[in-house]
Amino acid sequence: MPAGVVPLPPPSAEEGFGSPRGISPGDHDGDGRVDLAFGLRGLVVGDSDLRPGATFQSFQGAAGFAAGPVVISEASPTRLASGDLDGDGRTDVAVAGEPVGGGEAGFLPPAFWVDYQGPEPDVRQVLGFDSVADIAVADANGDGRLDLLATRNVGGAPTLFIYRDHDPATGRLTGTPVSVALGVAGTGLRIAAGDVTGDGLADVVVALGGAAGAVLLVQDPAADGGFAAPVAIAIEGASSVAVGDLDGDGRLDVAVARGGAALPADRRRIAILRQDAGGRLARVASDLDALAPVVAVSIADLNGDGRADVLVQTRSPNAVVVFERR
Ligand SMILES: [Ca+2]
Ligand SMILES: [Ca+2]
Ligand SMILES: [Ca+2]
Ligand SMILES: [Ca+2]
Repeated sequence: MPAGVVPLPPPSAEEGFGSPRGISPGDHDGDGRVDLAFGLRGLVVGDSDLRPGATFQSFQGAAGFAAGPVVISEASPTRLASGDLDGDGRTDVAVAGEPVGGGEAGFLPPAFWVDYQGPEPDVRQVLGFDSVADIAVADANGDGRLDLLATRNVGGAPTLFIYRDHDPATGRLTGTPVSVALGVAGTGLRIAAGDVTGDGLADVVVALGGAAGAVLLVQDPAADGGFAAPVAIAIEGASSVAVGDLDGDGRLDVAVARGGAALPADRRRIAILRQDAGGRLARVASDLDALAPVVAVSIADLNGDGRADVLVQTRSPNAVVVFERR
């Protein structure tokens, strides 16, 4: 059973907030407690009044989450990722936006960007293109600096982009990615990154969306930033993935949300795969049940007890359901 629920703002035509689109935990204000960034998509109000939705941060204090989340961007977000991308010690937020309305509506950058948090707040760097499927933060090339990963269908070919070059003066990403053709078919392309094989190099887990499963891209130490051929993870309806050490053995494990539209009866389930001592992923016997339709899954130590928790963003209700490890 879930240990707790963090409510998110409900859909509101007046505010222009629609259904939830993504969460990212991180200590965004540097007080040592994990906060949440999340997105609510836009709404069409009436015949043609487009409301863009918004990206929020909700800060956790000593008494729990503050009642009022803070809007950090009035643009319809799809996915979020957190990490100190410029190496200044402050946790930054990467946001993938989506075009809403198009044409002369014009208020939404169909791109993705990084909000660098720091002494100069809201330093925003627009990195890329539209139609980003997902983003993730990890040290992809093992140089000790966090990098930004993004997935996108390029002419129907699922492709992973890795922004791993940092400006020497500012630490910010240079905006020039390397690209990796995934060689798999998929529409969802939600990703999580981390060393799930125990060799010290970050790997990438990709949920393919629809009724398909997921694949594991194991980083090939012989290829600079390259990956071995995808390995199938047989979890039908994999719609969102997260990486974190869920059992405290120092090895990263994987959580897979089963939210595929082809699996209506399974929309609430989160499968857990533990990394064993040999660096292999093995699914645990029972899934978690989020008790509501799942939008996204994430892993973070939300309650600060030193153990990673599973966070599940749900819709109906808009909320983050928390499974604490005991
Ligand atoms: Ca905090
Ligand atoms: Ca930073
Ligand atoms: Ca790096
Ligand atoms: Ca583990």
